[in-house]
Amino acid sequence: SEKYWNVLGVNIPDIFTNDPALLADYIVYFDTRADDVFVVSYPKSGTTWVQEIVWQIYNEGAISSEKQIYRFPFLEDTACNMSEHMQIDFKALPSPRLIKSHLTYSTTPRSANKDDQCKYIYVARNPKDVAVSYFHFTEHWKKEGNGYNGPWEFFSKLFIEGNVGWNFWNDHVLGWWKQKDDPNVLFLKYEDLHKDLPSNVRRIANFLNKTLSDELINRIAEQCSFKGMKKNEISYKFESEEKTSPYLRKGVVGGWKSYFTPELNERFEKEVMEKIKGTGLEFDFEA
Ligand code: PPS
Repeated sequence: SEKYWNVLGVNIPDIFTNDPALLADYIVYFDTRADDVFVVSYPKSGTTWVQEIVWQIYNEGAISSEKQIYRFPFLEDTACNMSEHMQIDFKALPSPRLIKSHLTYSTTPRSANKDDQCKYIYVARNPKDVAVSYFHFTEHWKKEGNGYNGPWEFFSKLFIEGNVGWNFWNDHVLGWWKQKDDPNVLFLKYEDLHKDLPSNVRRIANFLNKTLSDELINRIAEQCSFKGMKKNEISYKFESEEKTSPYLRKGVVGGWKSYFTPELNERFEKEVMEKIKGTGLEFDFEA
């Protein structure tokens, strides 16, 4: 089964670093810059998707075959790695830095100075589809010797109990949901992007103070559709020889229905959905 470090209270897969204390320090002392843009999420919620939209907004709709992990590095995976994963020196990156993270609100780096805050785009997805997507993703970690290799029935329990990387879904999402009205936070939902991608590309561009023509908005939406991103799949693969990218699997809303038994659904409703009741946060569970 998967192995984690506890880094600032967050379960971080042990393949990301071999020095968890150093990683904790790196995160705590990370100096944000006012023009940094973080794309933050609980895993499997549409991170890669929103990252690509943000990258294209900053690059006039260009399509790059360079791996996304280099264009838009993943903080806790690449910050202090002394194992075989690559390492990125965030201090050496030119501005504006585009940074991916799955950290919780309280652990995500931010400036102590109120007038100097960078931007955070958070993306959330209905947790039933998240759980299924997460289960499939463990296949890829398995190859690195860290992956979970049991059945879905058991993985779904680990997910409900928060015994997976980045802990409980509900704590993560609610931590960020509480900050959704902060001027430097944009809270997005995967299902909304599905419903109307061009309007959401515009929303993201506005949030980033970028004025884009309608033509460019529509082109970015087209290029960042599931089909559009599949055309440039190489950019989202770990290894170029992989058949498909683990970040582009199905890309649908409602896939959970063929995985959830009535019993599992009941437990999920009681233990996961119950905790977001009354918070105003709601999700679509079908397209
Ligand atoms: S990760 O590992 O946490 O960064 O993964 P993340 O990118 O957050 O989530 C991967 C899921 O997002 C789907 N995806 C998309 N859906 C629709 N449109 C586009 N363009 C798109 N790009 C990625 C991807 O297929 C994963 O979901 P599942 O349900 O597994 O297909």
